[in-house]
Amino acid sequence: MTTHAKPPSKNVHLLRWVNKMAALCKPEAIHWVDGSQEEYDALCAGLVEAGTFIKLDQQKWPGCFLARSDAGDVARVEERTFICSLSKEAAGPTNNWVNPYEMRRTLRRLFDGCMQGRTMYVLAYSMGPIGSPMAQIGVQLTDSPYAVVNMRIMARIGLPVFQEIDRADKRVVPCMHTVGAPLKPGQADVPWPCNPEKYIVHFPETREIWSYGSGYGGNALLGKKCFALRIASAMARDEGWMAEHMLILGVQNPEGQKTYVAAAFPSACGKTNFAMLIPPPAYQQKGWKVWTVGDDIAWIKPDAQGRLRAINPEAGFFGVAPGTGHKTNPNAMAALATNTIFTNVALTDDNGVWWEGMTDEPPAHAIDWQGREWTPALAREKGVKAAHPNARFTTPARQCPTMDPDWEKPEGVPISALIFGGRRASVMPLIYQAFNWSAGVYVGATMGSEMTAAAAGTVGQVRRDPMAMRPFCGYNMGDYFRHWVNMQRKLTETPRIFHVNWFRKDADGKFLWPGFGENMRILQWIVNRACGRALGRETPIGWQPSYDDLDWTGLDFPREKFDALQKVDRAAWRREVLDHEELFLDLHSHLPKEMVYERELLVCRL
Ligand code: TSX
Ligand code: MN
Repeated sequence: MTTHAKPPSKNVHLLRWVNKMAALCKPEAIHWVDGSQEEYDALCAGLVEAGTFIKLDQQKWPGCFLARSDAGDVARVEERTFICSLSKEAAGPTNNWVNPYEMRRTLRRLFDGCMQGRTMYVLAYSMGPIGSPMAQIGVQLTDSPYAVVNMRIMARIGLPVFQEIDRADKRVVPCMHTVGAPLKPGQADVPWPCNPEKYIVHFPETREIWSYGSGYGGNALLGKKCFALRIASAMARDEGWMAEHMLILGVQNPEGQKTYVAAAFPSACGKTNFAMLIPPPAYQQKGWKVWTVGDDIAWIKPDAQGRLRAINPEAGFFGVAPGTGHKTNPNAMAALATNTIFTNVALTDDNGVWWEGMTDEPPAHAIDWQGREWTPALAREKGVKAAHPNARFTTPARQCPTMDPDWEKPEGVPISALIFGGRRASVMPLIYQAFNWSAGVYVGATMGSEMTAAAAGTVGQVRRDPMAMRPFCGYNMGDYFRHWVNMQRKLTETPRIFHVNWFRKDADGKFLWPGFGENMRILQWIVNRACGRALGRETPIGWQPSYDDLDWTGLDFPREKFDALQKVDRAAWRREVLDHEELFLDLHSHLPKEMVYERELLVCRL
């Protein structure tokens, strides 16, 4: 690794910072990450050697590895995530806040000697295509080779990014990361080093990230949630753009015209499935196509013409494996067939991987995510899961068959519609369109989802998750709503705003809507509405398509069922609005008046 000892950058600020941080963390060696395939292969080989990775059968799973994490390091840690703005007000009631001076003292203590016996990797990365006017650069110092190889899939990294730092003299976001498990001389390492004490810390004013104690996903791949959402949301507010927890897709109609939409969903709503939607056969025959631009994060900015353009700042998918299968998402399955890092899925007897929902038939035997024997009988009798419910695949976006040819365009794609969604068994109709921008911001601000068994909390209870940004907004949620309201003034043409709910149930608790590919029928109405080419009926909550406004070819779906799906129950909606009020109460001191007006208007219409 001596070839990686020399800095590939001449930027004095960067060199000085790396030296200072090395003096603090006291690593055994420094490795400047060049991002090459050879380096990646060597790091993966090292991870196999250390027992972190298991190399899968290379015939069946070319370039794929399995990692099993520590059982206490399997997900983001919201209670340990901090927004350390100068004032508590600036972080707002939805974030944990600690005085930044106090937090810096804590971090200095925690990071002192934290990398002893380990290598410190200097990982330069670009969120967004390198050189794109919308891209941003970060440098992550980490003692986790697992983080490095995952980041190589999720972002653009290495030499070209160091060159961009030197060329553009751009401000970079410094990101400190340690698993918090220094190695004493002669001490044996463990496959997944981490620390029971965890800190995921953001300093929004100085644009810094400090992550301590975890090697997992959102806690360790700092370009993703920490930078591309929490820090970027604060940058976006200051600079007049938007960093959103949204997928981006393009809908191509039979005339060849492509319309792009961005959509925000809380967890467990099938966001990645929607981003990779396959239209029903009747639509494919007519020439409809759905193109994927991104599945998780959108950076959206007004262009010189006053239209919103969006880029996907990521280069890969860090998707939830359970529930991803050949039936629910063949595109994801094609993407993850090669060059993929699996984390916390089950290992099959033929050195492959399996997880709940991948196939209808489970394997007769497997090793579960904790390395224990697993059989379908254990699952039936004791409810033991083969894969952890938050098990992941890290896979290059370019391997997805539906990737849009323009997905890496430096200027982004034009956005014509924004979609908010949630998992709601009642009240919320399948689809409606907000009357205007400000009403649409209200729809996003009040969106919620019923909790599933996968998330903490009472199953079935509605959790409000504004714009799906509750865990990811790097500042006061009320100020964030105001920023949304204000964005309209920068635009000549505002995108139309919609709300969808694929999860409404009938009186027997059965899903009313078949979902998945059939959602194309709703997407068609959305893009036609956005282009002024579809009819809608006015209701108290917005415009809704009637049965005859949708194309039903190839689906036998009764009119009565659709009417049940679309029903706006005024009494239920009045109760819903009371719940909105409760959310707003927490934010009242920073809530823009437009949100209060919109609620009043809604109450009057109801
Ligand atoms: O991802 C989903 N989508 C979006 C797809 C583009 N899921 C899976 C969510 C779990 C993360 C869905 N589940 C969707 C959906 O539209 N809808 C449902 C609910 C549902 C589940 C099973 C059926 C129907 C609806 N089965 C049958 O109708 C046979
Ligand atoms: Mn997400």
